[in-house]
Amino acid sequence: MVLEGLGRSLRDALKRIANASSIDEQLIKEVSKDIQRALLQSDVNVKLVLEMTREVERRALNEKPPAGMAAREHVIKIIYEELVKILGAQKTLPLAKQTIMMIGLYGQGKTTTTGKLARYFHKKGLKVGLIAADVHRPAAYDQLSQIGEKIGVPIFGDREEKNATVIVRAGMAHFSNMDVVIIDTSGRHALESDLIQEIKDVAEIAKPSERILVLDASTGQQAGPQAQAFHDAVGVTSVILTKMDGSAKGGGALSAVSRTKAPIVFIGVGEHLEDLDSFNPERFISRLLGMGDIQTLLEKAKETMTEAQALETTKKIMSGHFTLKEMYAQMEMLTNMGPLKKLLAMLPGMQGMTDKIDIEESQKRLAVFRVIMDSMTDEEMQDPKMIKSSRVIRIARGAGVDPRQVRDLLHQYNQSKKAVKGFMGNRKLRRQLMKQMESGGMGGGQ
Ligand SMILES: Nc1nc2c(ncn2[C@@H]2O[C@H](COP(=O)(O)OP(=O)(O)OP(=O)(O)O)[C@@H](O)[C@H]2O)c(=O)[nH]1
Ligand SMILES: [Mg+2]
Repeated sequence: MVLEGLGRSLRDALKRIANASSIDEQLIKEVSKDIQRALLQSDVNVKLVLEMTREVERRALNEKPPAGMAAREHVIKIIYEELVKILGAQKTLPLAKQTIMMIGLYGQGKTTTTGKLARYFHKKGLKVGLIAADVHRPAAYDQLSQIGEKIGVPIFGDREEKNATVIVRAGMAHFSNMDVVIIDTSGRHALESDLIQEIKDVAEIAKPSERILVLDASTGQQAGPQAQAFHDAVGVTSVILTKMDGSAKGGGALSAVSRTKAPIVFIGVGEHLEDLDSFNPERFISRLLGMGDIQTLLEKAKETMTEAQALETTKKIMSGHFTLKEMYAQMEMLTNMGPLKKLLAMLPGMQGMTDKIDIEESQKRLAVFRVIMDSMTDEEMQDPKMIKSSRVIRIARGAGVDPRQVRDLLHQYNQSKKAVKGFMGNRKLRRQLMKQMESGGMGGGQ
């Protein structure tokens, strides 16, 4: 998994806090050093690391924990927030008329990502046109044509033309009635002044509202200065990190993001055109830190469901709506809701399970499931059938678990789903459960 090493070292640092008998200045300084080491080893820019850890120390030593929050939780929260800050705010590209220019170094994934974005907008029902403005690599035009053909999106280009601005000017006119026009440009080193002039000229003509920097997650320390140079040339508005399915350190990319202040909008997670995930900084950092585990560690069930939520979930399941989300909620109820056991014992797939349940084991399992589900797309959560072996591997990597554990989750889901089906066919059982819910027989006891 990308950033796996970083995640592990950060989690170790947080565990020190969780396990400490008390939180004092010395501990905070030590943990701050641990975080520094972890970030530096992952190629995050030195200045950025020092700024971040200085801020963690300052806040941890000066801020009072809010009411009801333990000091150790507060420090963990600060570390989490400062890491999220490095990644910037959450941003999504609007589903509206716009022109997008893709820029970046050689081979980072610009052309592939152009195709992924085109597919994304096309699937959302927008009219998309692609402009092939890479005039420097001979096969560039053909590569984009093939992509356009695959997803059914028209492309504009001219294999013979050697001037990118000529193509872009004609392309913009050609696609004037399209909703989204995406311009694929050639790879360039940010220090090649003629190539930098070329993207400035292209930007001048196309006036793209989005200038997206495409950045391979494995780019190391040089990512920062490169991003800066592109930013100086055309103003980077968003970043897409590619090859997040690989085994990159990823820290260089974090530096780049911080340097341009442009948020990451998507991450590329494979070579295929559907391998594009939207990016949420908070979720990303939570996953990196294994927040699920940490919460268990702190013995704090923040997400304990209320009875109302439990009822809601139960009703949903009974109406036949059973995706991974419902299964997770169901398991969570079992783990956290003592008084509801009786009702839950009647739920499909749960018969006879409630007595045997080992809360600690189950919470551990839930934490793993949560991390795995965080690595899934919304589509996969809704329709787990689509999770075939390549997706299993991607999800396992994303979650930093063994593919076996992903299959275990899917197996559990299939079992539960089957049970739900059987249950739906059993009117007597259903009526019984309904009656119990209505009579408010949820208070436990006999
Ligand atoms: N595994 C993986 N491979 C990717 C991803 N994005 C792109 N690639 C691969 O990276 C290689 C380069 O991708 P391109 O899209 O051609 O990169 P480019 O930036 O357009 O390259 P130039 O035009 O030569 O500068 C190809 O082999 C892609 O399949 C990704 O998210 N994951
Ligand atoms: Mg290309």
